[in-house]
Formats: sequence, C-alpha cells, structure tokens
Amino acid sequence: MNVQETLNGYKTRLEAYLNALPMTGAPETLRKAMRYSLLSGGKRLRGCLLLAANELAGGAEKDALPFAAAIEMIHAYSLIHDDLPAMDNDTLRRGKPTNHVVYGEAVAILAGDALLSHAFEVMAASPHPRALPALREIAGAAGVGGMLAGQTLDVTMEGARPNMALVRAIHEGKTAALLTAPVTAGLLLGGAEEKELHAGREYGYHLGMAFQIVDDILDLEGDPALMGKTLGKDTAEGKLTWPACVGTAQAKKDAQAHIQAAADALAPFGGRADFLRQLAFSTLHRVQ
Ligand code: GRG
Repeated sequence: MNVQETLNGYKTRLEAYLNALPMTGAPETLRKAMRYSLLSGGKRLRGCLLLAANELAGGAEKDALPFAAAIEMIHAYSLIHDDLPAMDNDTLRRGKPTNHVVYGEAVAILAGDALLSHAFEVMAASPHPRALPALREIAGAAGVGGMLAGQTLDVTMEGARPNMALVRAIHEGKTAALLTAPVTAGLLLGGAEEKELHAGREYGYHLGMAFQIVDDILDLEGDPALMGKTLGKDTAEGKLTWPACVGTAQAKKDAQAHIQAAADALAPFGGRADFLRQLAFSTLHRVQ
C-alpha cells in the first residue's frame, strides 16, 4: 500500500464532491466567497481521515462523503474566521489572499457562518442510519467543548506566561478535537464497535496533538512559501505554544511520542489500519 496514492485517491473524490455541492439558495457573492475558501487547496486531512476510518470499519464511501465534506466545511469556516482582523489578522492562507481580503470582512464572516451551517444541513440530509451519532461527534468537536473552547483560550491568553496545562488545553480544543471527530464519526458510520471507537478516539487525539505541536514548530522553522501563510507570528504575538513551554528540541520529541501513541492506539485493527498509521507518521515531516 502506498500512503500517498491512497491519500490522493480520497482527496480527489472528496474534492469532486465538494466542488459539486449545490449550495442552493446562496446569493452569488456568498456562494463565491464560500467556494473560494472551501476549494482553495488544503491537505484535506480531516475529510480523508473520515473516509479512511469509515472504510476501515467497513462502510461504503458514498455514504460517508457528505460527512467528509461537512468536516472540511467546518474547517474552512474556522480558517476564514481565524484570519479575520479581530482574530489573527492574516492576509495570506494556502498561498492566497485570505477571504476577507478578497470579499471584505462582512462577506467573509457570512461565508464562514454559511459554511458552518451548510455543513450541518448536508449531514442532516443524510439517510444513513448512524447519521445522528456521527453528526453529534462533529458538532461536539466544533462546538463549545471543542474547537471553540481552544480558540477562546488561544485568543484570550495571548501574552500569558508559558504554561503547559493551558497549552495542552488550547491544542486539545483548537486542533485535536477537529482531527479526532472525523476518525470517530467515520468509524461510527462504518459500523465500528465500542473498542474500535475508543481506539479511534485515542488515535485522533494523539495525531491532533502532534499536528498542532508540529504546526507550532513550523511557525518557527517552516518555509513561508510552502506553508502559504505568514510565519513567526506566534512569538511576535506572545501565543502560548508548545515550543514556548518546553523548547523546540523537546517539542519535536513530544510530537514524535504523540505520533507513536497514535500508531499504537490502532492495535485493535491490526494491519488493516496501516494507512492511518503511516498517515500519522507522515505528518511529523510535513512542510505545509
Ligand atoms: C475561529 C472558530 C474559530 C476557530 C479557529 C482552526 C482554528 C480555530 C484556527 C486556525 C489556525 C490554526 C493554527 C489552527 C490550528 C489547526 C490547524 C493547524 C489548522 C490548519 O490545518 P491544516 O494544516 O490546513 O490541515 P489545510 O490548509 O491543509 O486545510
């Protein structure tokens, strides 16, 4: 099995699904702004995780695609809002001007709102017998106990003294929640049993923690051209990051340990989970 080939397959099919979303009723400007961020590249990690987890549990891909699309819509909304002047005030994302730079702040806010609500509309329209539990996983991860909790801590604790417990809470909410939910939602859709769901939850958590630690390191050491965004802002703005707490060398070790824990968590699936295992290891060396 070639991880990159498998990943590209999921990504291509997901992109086609996203591209074909009708977004019925949206005025042209709103539709354009939504599509600008939804279809502007990105690794599609969350959507591909959902498709892979669903397949691992024995589900058919066509039944999981609305949920994979939904998690990417929620991710796109979070990036649009995170880039706004009131939040991180970024002008570049995925190598392109951010949504508010192109469409103005008001439309960018609406495009984010629209992507969030459309994600739930798409999931709720699914006739899948386990649509509701999958939707609940995704809602919880995006909501007050997940991404919104992490993002609130991230923006309100700027400038605070580096504090491991706080950084862990930020990373769990801001990033790990939205990387865990596609795994557990995909497993639920595919019909996984409780032990497998638990394994998926552990995997997603550790993958998500490592992903954000690597993101913190890339902000210090990454190539802005490859990352497609302005780097070095975490330090400039006094963000609470993993390297700020433990130093870059230890942060790299911690990311590796989280990825090893993610891979180990997949034991109940045996060799059938090799794609997810290798995907996790590949995130340690990502450059974008
Ligand atoms: C504003 C509600 C709200 C939430 C914002 C996700 C987020 C929370 C902020 C975005 C900035 C950031 C550093 C988030 C942490 C998660 C993360 C590393 C996002 C980038 O994800 P990738 O690398 O992006 O998967 P692509 O472009 O590949 O889709």
